[in-house]
Amino acid sequence: MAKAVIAGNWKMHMTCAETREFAAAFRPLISDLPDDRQVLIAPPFTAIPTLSRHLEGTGVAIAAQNVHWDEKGAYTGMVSAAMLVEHGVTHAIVGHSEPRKYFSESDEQINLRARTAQKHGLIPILCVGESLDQRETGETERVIHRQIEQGLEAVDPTRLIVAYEPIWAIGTGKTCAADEANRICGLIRGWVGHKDVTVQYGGSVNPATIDDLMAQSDIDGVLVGGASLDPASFARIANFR
Ligand code: G2H
Repeated sequence: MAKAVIAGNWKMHMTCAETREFAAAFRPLISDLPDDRQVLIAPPFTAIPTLSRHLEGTGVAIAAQNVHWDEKGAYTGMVSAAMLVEHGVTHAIVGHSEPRKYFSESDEQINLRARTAQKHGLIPILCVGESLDQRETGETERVIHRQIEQGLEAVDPTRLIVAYEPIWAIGTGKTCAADEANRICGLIRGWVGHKDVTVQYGGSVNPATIDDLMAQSDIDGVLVGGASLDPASFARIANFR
């Protein structure tokens, strides 16, 4: 059976000094993790070398929060897949709702990012999810189906993670009810068309909600924002029952 994937997304938090402090506190709390799970952390680009050095030997993998679709070129402020691989990064988040919203990322660009990531051996973590408006007007399934179809064109589903992140649950403290998150994750699995694809839930996951989420049949892991910044909270999530 595939391992559960517990991923932290630090967003624009954590200097290198804060990263060192986090790692020192986090290490002993995950020393007895069962074998059935993989922990990932996606720090800001600047903290990648510090985090990988200070978590060396723990089995925690390093993810990037985004990756550019081109190999190299005049793209001020961007980072390529080869640059990430050089630092030992193994996964890359693509299509998170924040760059979709703040940088107007399209499904087409997100698809190119996922393809380039795979070309370089990175596992893309494709984020999909509906807004509150879309949920209230009954568009949830249509929106997510489109994001999956367009985002995964020519992407190998055997080297992929999909994260269901309802936008209304992100950073709001409102975790989606576990049975509803499970229902959508099941639909996503069907739309991807590969039954062994890892499907995560993300959106205000915390130590109080993790066990219920991980007990669901179609939830194979979580993508954690705010609660991954605190070593004790993230360790409790990684040690889900
Ligand atoms: C959703 C999630 C992490 P949070 O963005 O990807 O953040 O757990 O803070 O809602």
